[in-house]
Amino acid sequence: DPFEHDPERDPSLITHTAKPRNAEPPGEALGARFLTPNELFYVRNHMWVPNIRDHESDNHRLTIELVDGTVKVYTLEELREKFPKRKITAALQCSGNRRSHMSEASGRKANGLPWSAGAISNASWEGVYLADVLADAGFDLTEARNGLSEAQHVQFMGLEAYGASIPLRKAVDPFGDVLLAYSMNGKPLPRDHGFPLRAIVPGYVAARSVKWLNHITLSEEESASQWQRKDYKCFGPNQTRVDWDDAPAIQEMPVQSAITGLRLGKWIGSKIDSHALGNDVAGKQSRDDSLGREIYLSGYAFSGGGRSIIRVDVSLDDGLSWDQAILLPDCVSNNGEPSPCQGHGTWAWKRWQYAGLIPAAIFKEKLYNESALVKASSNEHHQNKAWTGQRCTNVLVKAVDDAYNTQPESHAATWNIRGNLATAWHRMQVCTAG
Ligand code: MTE
Ligand code: MO
Repeated sequence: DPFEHDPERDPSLITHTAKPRNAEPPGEALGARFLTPNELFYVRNHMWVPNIRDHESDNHRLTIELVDGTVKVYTLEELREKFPKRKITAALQCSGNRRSHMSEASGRKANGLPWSAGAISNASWEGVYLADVLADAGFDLTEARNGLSEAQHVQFMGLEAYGASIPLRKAVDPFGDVLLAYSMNGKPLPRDHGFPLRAIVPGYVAARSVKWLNHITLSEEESASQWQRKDYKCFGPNQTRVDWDDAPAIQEMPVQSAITGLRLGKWIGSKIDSHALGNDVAGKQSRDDSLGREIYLSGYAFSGGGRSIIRVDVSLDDGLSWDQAILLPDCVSNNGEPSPCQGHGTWAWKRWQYAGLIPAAIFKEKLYNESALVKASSNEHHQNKAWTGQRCTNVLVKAVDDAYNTQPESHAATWNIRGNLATAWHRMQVCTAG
């Protein structure tokens, strides 16, 4: 059993497969903190966890191979001592995040692990710059930054033979912050997350942040691995038999957002104090002067390529009207404390909150038999179920990044056979009795 030495895992993670381990934190825990605790960080392993323990990390070697075949080998101690220590705050997101929403909402099952909204987590990473190490290994950074290198890709290989590559442009970008990381949230990398060394390619699909990193090759070609060539790509909704060579590998991530917390509050009258709610929804959205129901939403938003989130829009009536969520100031220093977000791009996620009122008239008379007051669902199509006196509405979230990219309205429009990049508006059904 190659998995017999896999580490112990936190029981609160939702496990999709045990061998190899694939697990995500539950929504509330995911959104609760800006930096995801190491033991709750989602885990995506294609194979077993290489069996390297603390005392054995002295034996770990990182080999760097240039296009002309020149090889240089580093111990972890050499990496730590020879190069400046760098720290960045970055989210990792699997390209399969929210795949289950895509399958459910479109009514077409996409292939792959049925991740909910938790195949994303955020941490601070410490290590050394890949570019610093490449330069030391004899690679000409100036030439590369002028676009004159023979090499076009940086290929990473992990100890269990997982491999992937990134374009050279990202690796040598002085603002690109690609790390060879040995620490996560101030602690040594946990075994599940790549101990003793992993690549962190911020703003890129997490599949490129190779764990248990032991080999880097500069090449004119992309990595030949199946994960580079035959996996993390997207095709049209109609394309069910695909030619993998037809589409580029996913690298920078598109804009994404999700609801991780949803709570209903009291029923209240129309003459509520909107300031007490923190939003002007009562005035803006009330179509019915009787009663409304308080709702509290929270979640994350994230975009790739270092693009920041500039706005998060929320709708309580299935997209008829919208309002803006509050973006939490996790990265802004207060009281003169240094900012907890480090790096040249916006690599971290943005958490958001919203407090509003769902006017009674907005709950539509729909036929549901769910007994739960709140049904956490991403369904775009109401299923016909028996009437039990409940009324339902859909609440929605979508985000906008600093290039004014936003998310597609429906999963059906971006459905793809592999279920990658499921970024449609996150829609949750809320039902209330009476
Ligand atoms: N690196 C190795 N060596 N083996 C793997 O299976 N999985 C990749 C990437 N790096 C993987 C890997 C994928 S698809 C993702 S989403 C991230 O690691 C997950 O990182 P995490 O488990 O630390 O969250
Ligand atoms: Mo992934």
